[in-house]
Amino acid sequence: MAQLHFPPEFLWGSATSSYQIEGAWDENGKGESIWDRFTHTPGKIEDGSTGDVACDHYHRWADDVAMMSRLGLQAYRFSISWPRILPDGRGRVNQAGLDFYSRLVDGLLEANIVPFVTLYHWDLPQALQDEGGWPMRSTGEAFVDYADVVSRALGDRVKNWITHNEPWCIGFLSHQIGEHAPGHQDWQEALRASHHVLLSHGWAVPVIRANSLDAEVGITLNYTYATPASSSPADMAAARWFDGYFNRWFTDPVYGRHYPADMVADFTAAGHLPNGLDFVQSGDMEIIAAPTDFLGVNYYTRAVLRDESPDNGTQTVFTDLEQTEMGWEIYPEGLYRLLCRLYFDYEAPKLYITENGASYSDGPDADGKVRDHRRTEYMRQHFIAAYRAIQAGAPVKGYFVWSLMDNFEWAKGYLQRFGMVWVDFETQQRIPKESMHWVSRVIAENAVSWE
Ligand code: IFM
Repeated sequence: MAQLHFPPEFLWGSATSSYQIEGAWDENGKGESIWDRFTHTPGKIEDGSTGDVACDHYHRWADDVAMMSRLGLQAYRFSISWPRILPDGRGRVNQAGLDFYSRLVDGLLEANIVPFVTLYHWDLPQALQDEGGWPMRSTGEAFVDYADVVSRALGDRVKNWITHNEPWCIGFLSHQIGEHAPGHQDWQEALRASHHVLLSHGWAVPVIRANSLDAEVGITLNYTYATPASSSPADMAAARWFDGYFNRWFTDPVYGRHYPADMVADFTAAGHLPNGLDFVQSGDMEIIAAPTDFLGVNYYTRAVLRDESPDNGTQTVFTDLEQTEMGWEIYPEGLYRLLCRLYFDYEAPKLYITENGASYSDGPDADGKVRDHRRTEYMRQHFIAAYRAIQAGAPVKGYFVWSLMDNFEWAKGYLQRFGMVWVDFETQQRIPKESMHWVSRVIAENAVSWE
């Protein structure tokens, strides 16, 4: 069977985030986050669940690190809970919170696992939300103080930093669509929030560099490959719109291209920018374009677009491609094309796939094994897509599978399982799935089989 070999230094890892796995939502001085508030509000989460306990990783982190080590993972991407460090969002530091992450980092390094730290994966301190949250510029300023505190404490040992995870979700999914905390539906809030997230990224880059010598700093953006349902001009325009809204609105400013002019025109025409870009102050776009060392890429699926809606001109249609249990089409070709685009068009100096994975609910059979062959096949196809992008010249340096273990999937609660490790949420037992054993072999061989 033909083996496709990855470059010798290629880094294989898995990813998680604080709210999705930690639990201990109000322990040891942690403040309330917007996700604590959101999940404690009836009707927001499909199965009525919360992340109060989740995978109880806050108490079980040492076992989880030992498990990662046994499974051969070389890198681990996790996020820091802002309100665990700064319970009021700014000012008073909760030393117990810093100590928790410091022990985790030490544990990873002892196990020879490279830590990749994401500073913000959505659990904003509720105290800052009470002041208006991301639509306020002051939240961006508070983020920089938080980044300073964390990078001072961990910067001697952590050398890979991601400022934000998925600004599209922070801006639009949370403030325009309203599916994520704080659950608002307001275009203007969404556009302001997006800007302040990007601005705070640009502000934080030099601060992190100053506190963590020789560190590499980047941001993680999420991408959906946009394609028209037909070659009609209307469908092509719908795909352009979706690509602008989802992908270019964030990638363009990070790479010094300002906000895309076609989207500014579309948002203005739709009445989403009644005061223009009044939230963009002089110098902001240069700050957002601060040079970074890498771009984190989260990729799961594609969108096929048809022009049917007078609102935003787009509608996603489904084709006959197989879907994961999230209802997301499996389209590995999109990962290949995206990685090539980010290198050849945007000239990103280095790319890490910081998330890619699939939701399938396969659980333990009578013999205790979890035969999640569909996940293995999903991963195999996407590993091959990354390999092809590397062959084409894209500087892809590592791959973090989402996720290490089943966890709290935001508005879906525990109904969707993305883990390579099964979690029994009653007993907290962990069982590595067949896909995890397969990934361990890929890591050991640094190669994936073609078929
Ligand atoms: O679980 C999420 C993660 O927190 C962010 N990216 C997408 C994943 C799957 O929905």
